[in-house]
Amino acid sequence: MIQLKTQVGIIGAGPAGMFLAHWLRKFGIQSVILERKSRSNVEGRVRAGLLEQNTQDILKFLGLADRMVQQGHLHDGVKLSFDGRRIRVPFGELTGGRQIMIYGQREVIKDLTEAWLGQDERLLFEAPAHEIKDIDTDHPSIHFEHIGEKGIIECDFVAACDGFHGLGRKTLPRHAYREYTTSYPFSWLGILAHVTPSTDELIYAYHERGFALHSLRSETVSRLYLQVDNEDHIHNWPDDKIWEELAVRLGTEGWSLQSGPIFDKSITPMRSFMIDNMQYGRLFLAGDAAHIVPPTGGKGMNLAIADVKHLAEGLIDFYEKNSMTRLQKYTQTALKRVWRAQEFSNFMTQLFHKRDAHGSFQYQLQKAKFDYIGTSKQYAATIAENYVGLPFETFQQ
Ligand code: RFL
Ligand code: PHB
Repeated sequence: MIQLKTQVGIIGAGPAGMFLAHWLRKFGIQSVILERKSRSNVEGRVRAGLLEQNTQDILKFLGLADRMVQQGHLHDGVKLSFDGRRIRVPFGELTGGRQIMIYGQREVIKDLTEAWLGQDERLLFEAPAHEIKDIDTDHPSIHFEHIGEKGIIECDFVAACDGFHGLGRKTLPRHAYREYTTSYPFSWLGILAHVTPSTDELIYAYHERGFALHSLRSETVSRLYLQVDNEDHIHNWPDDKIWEELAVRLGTEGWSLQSGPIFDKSITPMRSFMIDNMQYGRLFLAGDAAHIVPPTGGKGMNLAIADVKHLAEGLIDFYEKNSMTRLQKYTQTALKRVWRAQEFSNFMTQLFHKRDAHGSFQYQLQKAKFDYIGTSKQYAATIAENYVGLPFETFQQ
């Protein structure tokens, strides 16, 4: 039997769990992290790539931004395309200098894991949590298994940073929250390819054959996505067909898409999901454990890290001032940003995906929105400020 004692027991070594652990450590608060998967699995997952201004600032505040600063790519704008017409939304001039950084989630995770283990802190891989007990007392515990051995973490608080399929949400009493969910009639086929990106900024495109996105990872690696049907299968998409379809959907006059060897491809369904209570007693949820947004706004990981800021500040107040006030307001504070991000992600999804017939009433509304972005600085500024991420002060009142 493994017996551990700590102040905050954290379930999950994704962005939410790793950021929380580092933030608490900076303020002298101990934690132990349990992660169900192996280190190579967690570090190998292909996911997000877009870091909002707030996320970059937090990485710097935690002293973990060296590699991001060296290897990430700052972007001062985004390109939007509709029926082959491309416009640019500049961030800096519309948001007072805020920008996004392109730096892969797996690089962020590698940096945080390396720094945590390098400081001899405790993180158990291949250690699934099975049960969270006594959350309505001041001595909750997490029961887990690690390579065939049973274990227990006794702690003051449990942070469930365990993603959409995690244990945290299942442990909240069912009467304690309401659930909201929307599914979409399409999925994203995502690829990673060894090819120099054909663009210096992301391109989001509506086309009569569906949505496409050109993102990037480095000078030599491109990340691209295509809207496909939910019933579609990766076997229906040989590499040549993917490149042809991307070239058509992203195409505009005088521009061509470079193709190259694809080394990763997968299909991900899209959904919006959330619950309206992220805490109960001594149990707190952060990140995908409490909410999922469709990836069109690039918000998922950034939201997880914003939750962590509020949770960390609440826990710091508890240990430094013996005050539960901020912790009690955790859900209320976090949900303001989550709902804003839900709306923006839904907006971007509806604007660029093909849902109704090309030329239909819905299509005309999409087109009218797109045209308005091109003509109204105020409308473009609304998109820019949401895309780069609203400052924390926006949600303070
Ligand atoms: P994670 O990353 O899912 O981590 C949860 C961790 O908890 C572990 N776990 C357990 N461990 C122990 N015991 C248990 N019982 C456990 N149950 C679960 C899991 O193994 C896992 O390691 O959640 P977290 O930390 O909340 O982070 C959320 C982000 O990963 C997610 O929101 C983003 O990847 C979403 N996302 C994007 N976010 C952005 O901010 N910008 C983007 O550009 C962006 N693009 C994307 C995305 C997600 C995508 N997919 C694949 C869904 C693009 C795509 C295609
Ligand atoms: C990515 O680079 O993977 C990415 C970027 C922007 C999005 C979604 C995904 O909106």
